[in-house]
Amino acid sequence: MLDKKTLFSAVQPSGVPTIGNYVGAINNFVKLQDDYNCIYSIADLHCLTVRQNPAELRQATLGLLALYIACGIDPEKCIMFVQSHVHEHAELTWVLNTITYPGELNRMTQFKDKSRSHADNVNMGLMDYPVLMASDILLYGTSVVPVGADQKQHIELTRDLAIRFNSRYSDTFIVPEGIIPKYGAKIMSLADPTKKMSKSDENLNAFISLYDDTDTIIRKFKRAVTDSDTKIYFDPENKAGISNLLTIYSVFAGVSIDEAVRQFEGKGYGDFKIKVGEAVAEGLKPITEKRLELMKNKDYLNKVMIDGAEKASRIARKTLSKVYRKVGLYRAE
Ligand code: ATP
Ligand code: LTN
Repeated sequence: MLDKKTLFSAVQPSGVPTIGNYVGAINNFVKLQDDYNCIYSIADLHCLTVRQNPAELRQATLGLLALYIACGIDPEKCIMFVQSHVHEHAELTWVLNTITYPGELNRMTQFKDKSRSHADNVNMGLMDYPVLMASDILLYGTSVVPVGADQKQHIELTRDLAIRFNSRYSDTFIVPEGIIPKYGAKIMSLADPTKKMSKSDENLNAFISLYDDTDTIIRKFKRAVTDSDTKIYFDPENKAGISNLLTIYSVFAGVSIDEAVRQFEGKGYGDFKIKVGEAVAEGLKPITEKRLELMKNKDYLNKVMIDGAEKASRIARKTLSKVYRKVGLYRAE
């Protein structure tokens, strides 16, 4: 336990997670849990940066914990907790804000995209989002952070802030590395394969939610936008739609991309899309069953999140008090 490095990651409980979140993040959380001391958070404070329905946010928070466990994250091996249950995240954010420049935040791609898609609510939290994320990571002495490709810039900022703090106040933070999967780091929209699949897409056919039923999944894959060629091969640049489907298939069928290409050699797009849909539906079935069962046991889920918050707090408290001491905040002892 002690000699393992620490891994931290999180997902926001904003809406229903998609197969993009699963392939780019949650599936890797499961795979990595034996190799690291893993800490998986439910980033509810991050969600507040865009307008939320409070009742839905509360429900989605519990739902995401159930999903983590249903996907195979083991509460005996990993710490799972809700971000707002550990107040040190907000506190470290304040300190890190004092070493972050506005120019570093307003050039972030995600900030620019979300400012466009939420033009009526461009708030300070939205701009500060990456600093809260850096705090999440740095509080735990994290060495590695598994994320999808869209979070690469935020990991870079986290590294910059860790290095900056260390050089200004002496060595305090471990400088973390991102782990971005070779395939599946950016699952694309089924409606427009040049765009990232996003759970907040207005077009419901653009994404497969992890709560979709079999018929919906197959219907959405049948409609997936591809090219007008007939050959099935992997070439994300020129055949974005088909390559996206091959990536999704390879994860859910548990085969390599090469093997997936081999299986569909000479087959038509129509057949291929149905097979991808079936593989996804098949893969999600046990997860859905387990998740629905867990959702009936709220006491258990509450216990897991309370235990997780206690364990996380113990680590976070130590880091924050070190930070407060280093920056010169007086402690009466
Ligand atoms: P939204 O799309 O609503 O902005 P999001 O799904 O990008 O939200 P999170 O729920 O916080 O935001 O994402 C959790 C994890 O899932 C992150 O590691 C992110 O990189 C990954 N992820 C999100 N979308 C995709 C995708 N389309 N392909 C691969 N990974 C993804
Ligand atoms: N911003 C991330 C979610 C997130 C996260 C983190 C990921 C919040 N805190 C810390 C890794 C480490 C996103 O994927 N949208």
